[in-house]
Amino acid sequence: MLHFPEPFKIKMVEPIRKTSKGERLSILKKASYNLFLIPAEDIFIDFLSDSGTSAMSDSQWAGLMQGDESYAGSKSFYRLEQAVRDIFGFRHFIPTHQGRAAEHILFSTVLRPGDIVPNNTHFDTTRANVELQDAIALDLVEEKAFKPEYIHPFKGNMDLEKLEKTIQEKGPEKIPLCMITVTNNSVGGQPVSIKNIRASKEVLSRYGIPLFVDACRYAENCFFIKEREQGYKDKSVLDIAKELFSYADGATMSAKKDGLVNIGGFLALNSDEIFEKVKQKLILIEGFLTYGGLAGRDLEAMARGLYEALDEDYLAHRIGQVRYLGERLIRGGVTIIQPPGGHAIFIDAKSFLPHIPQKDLPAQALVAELYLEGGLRTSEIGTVMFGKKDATGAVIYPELELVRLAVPRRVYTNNHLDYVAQVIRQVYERREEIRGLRIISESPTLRHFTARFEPLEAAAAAGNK
Ligand code: P71
Repeated sequence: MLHFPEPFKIKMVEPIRKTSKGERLSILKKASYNLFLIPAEDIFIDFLSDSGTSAMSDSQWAGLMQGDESYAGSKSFYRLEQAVRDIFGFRHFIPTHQGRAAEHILFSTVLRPGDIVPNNTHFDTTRANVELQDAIALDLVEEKAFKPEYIHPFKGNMDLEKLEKTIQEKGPEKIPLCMITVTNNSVGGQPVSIKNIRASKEVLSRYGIPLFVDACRYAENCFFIKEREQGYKDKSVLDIAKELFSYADGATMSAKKDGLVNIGGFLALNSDEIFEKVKQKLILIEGFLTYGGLAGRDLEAMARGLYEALDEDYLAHRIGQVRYLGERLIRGGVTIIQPPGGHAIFIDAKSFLPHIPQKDLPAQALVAELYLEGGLRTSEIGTVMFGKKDATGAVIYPELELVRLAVPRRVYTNNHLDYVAQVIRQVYERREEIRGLRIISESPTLRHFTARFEPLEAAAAAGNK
């Protein structure tokens, strides 16, 4: 099927070092089985995140040298403004240092305690920023997203019935905005169709509720639309993106994904009234209007990266590479979320480790085991990230227990991916030996970054042999 070689040559290399299994076991213990706490130089292949981990192009590196560091009115700001206007089309925009700053500025401006924000699925920082305002983050993705092996071209879609029902039950006055996340990261990097976005907008318009797009992987989403949605195969990804954003009133963007930069983001919107307020907040929190939380050179790299991420040869390679990894895992008998997403492969840890109950954190146990086996760094998207406690202290478990292999853009070759698939298949062969973990310390919010774990049965614990 679609297999596209790297449409670039490698001009600079960064050595990576493979540790021994013995070294990895002591590193893992020292990090209390939380891979966020492992120094990057002790990682062989880093699939922790596709965010801010891309390789920049020669043009972007040249742009760093040309970045205008003027405090106000930097040339680089105007170039970025031009790119944002061209692609996204919104009337106003403010640069921020990354996506969550845009979220925070937006939500702290428009949300009041008790308000509700529907989304197909909130990502963790988005949810946390809604909840910081004492508002309620509701996930209304279509049910099929929860069946890992069910194949559907647009498994990230918003459930339109649930959306309308929520508005009618809670009242539109309680919903200052609705969000749609493209691609839908938390359910497997699955795309949302243009039809679904248009239909969501129609529902919301009837009740006067604005639609914001959480746009960080919009180029990958638009490539899937071109591949899969009827009527789009002859349109350019840029034109598809323009249509997609034409249905929205604004967007939050982490350019660390489809902006192909290591840092950067923005908030773009049409409302003059909200813009006046967010401008004041930007100056207070991030910096002046023409740099946000960034250096001029970062603005320049972002302006160039936004266009590079829309290059269709690049996107065919990018989406093809993630698919390549997925196919190798499926061939090895591993259950992954199907079809493969845009930025990552998600292993279904419940079916990989059926003998570990959800309370014993199967996805986190698998994350630890993959590090031990081959120096891979992956992330847990399951109970550690999304588990909640009810009023009585009982844990509410998320539907899915996943291990995410997020593939950085333009960083690894397919040889690296072959190695990764081999490591995972080896662990799969001896999966019965793997034991669960238990949390020994955690923070009240976003606990996955800092929680500490220990193996349930120390003697039989992973890697002790
Ligand atoms: C990802 C990240 C970055 C991350 C976050 C938490 C733990 C580890 C890594 C960030 C997103 C995202 C979506 C859909 C907003 C943000 C925030 N994702 N929306 O997937 O996926 O952007 O990081 O620039 O603040 O690894 P930000």
